[in-house]
Amino acid sequence: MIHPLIEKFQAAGQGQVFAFFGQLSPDAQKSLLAEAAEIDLEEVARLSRTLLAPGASAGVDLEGLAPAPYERRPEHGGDAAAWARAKAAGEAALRTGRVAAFTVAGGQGTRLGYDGPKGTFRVTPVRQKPLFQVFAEKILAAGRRYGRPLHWFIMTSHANHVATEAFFADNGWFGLDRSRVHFFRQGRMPAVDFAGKILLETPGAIALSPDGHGGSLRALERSGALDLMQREGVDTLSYFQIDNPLVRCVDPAFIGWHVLGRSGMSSKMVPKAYPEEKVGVFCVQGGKTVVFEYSDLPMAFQREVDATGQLRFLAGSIAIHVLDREFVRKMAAGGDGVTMPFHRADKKIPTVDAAGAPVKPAKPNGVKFEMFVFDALPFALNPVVIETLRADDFSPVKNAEGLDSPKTCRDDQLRQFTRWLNANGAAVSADATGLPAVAFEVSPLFGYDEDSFADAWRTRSPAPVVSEGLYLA
Ligand code: UD2
Repeated sequence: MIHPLIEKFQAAGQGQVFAFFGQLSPDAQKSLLAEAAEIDLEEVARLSRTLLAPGASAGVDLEGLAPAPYERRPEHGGDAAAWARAKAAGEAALRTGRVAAFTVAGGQGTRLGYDGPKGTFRVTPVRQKPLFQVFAEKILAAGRRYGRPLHWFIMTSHANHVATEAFFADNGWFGLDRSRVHFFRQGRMPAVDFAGKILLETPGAIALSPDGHGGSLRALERSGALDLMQREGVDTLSYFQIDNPLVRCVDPAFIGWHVLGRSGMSSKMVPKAYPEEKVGVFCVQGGKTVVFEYSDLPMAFQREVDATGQLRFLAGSIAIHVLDREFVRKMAAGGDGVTMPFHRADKKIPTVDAAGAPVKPAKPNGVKFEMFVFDALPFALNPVVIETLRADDFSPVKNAEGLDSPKTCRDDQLRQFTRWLNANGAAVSADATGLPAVAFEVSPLFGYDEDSFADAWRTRSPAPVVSEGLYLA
């Protein structure tokens, strides 16, 4: 008798997934069926119709596109009293345990060329702490500061889940209460050929890949994380990416803007450093806040300047958001006009030929589908975009060399430590870019942002001498 799942695939025109089924061992058959069971055939059919049809990928809708407004920092003309109110509200939210941290760590990290979960990559200047440790210590320190240990949700992928959990276990969860660190896998999507047929990677395995960081919303629901948050009285998620050790994992002012604004989803922006910078751009369209990924926004828009010579589409998205728990639930449930769109990426996808022999394509032979978390913004009530300073929040490690590399990130950490010290009366000498001559490091457990650093420094007597290799902990 033919397996009902195989019949379903055949009926959907996807019978090729089981072309070699009869030749597989019982275990391999089981594993292929389990992979097939992950696939939502209706979703694949819809994506083929909408994203693969001739002309479907031609052009994005730029109708009525305008720059999104944002809350300026006080030093850039923003309302200092409103920022102070926001900070107080965020601190209150942290003190009452309403906030959890959320890291998306399911990416494949291909550009960095590092083998292993990206969070295990070592980034700090002296102790060479891995990314996960930097975040863990910031989260631990914030929990201590506000008297409420934080929950931390970490989204992994199928490829790195086991290794990620093992890394935390091997390192004693970096001092965190392990019952507050929650790992869950993101979903996967099948790759298809240009005719919409699901591709096999081997005769016994479907070409599956992570469904994008936008998949985090439904993964939070599916994994039970939202229910857990509800039981624990957490209604606010502070979202950041695995590649950015400078990020304030929980930033009281940002949380406060979100909470006071009764927002479903809030975001941080930095003014773009140059027109071609590879970050999304906050815009408004049809009354909604939207992010246009750099690759979707024509260069003419990205280069446009206003009367003062400033970039018109200035607000760069650095992938730091705050999300309301019930908004995530609504997005995950979908329906009623609420859907996270998928983006199409044409790729070279290793597959098999009709005889089951491996094929390594030289040019793109198919399509992967991914969701982007910022596509939830147009569905959010009262979205708030606030300005942040790059130096306080953003220096990602993306490439092995050059821009956004381990070197630039290390230097930005050093600049940040130097600024904190010098703002508190130390006299660390630095070059014109703020880079000190010696490499030293401030543990997040000493100070993880301006305020926590200043408080710790005040009680430190005598003040340490900054020299090569100093580790302030
Ligand atoms: C992202 C943004 C870009 C800018 C930049 C800032 C997109 C499409 N672009 O660019 O606008 O904000 O970040 O650094 O988001 N991830 C998963 N699962 C996946 C895919 C990614 O968890 O399936 C995670 C990944 O581990 C990382 C983050 O999402 O933490 C960003 O992924 P990326 O490196 O693909 O994003 P990037 O640099 O293209």
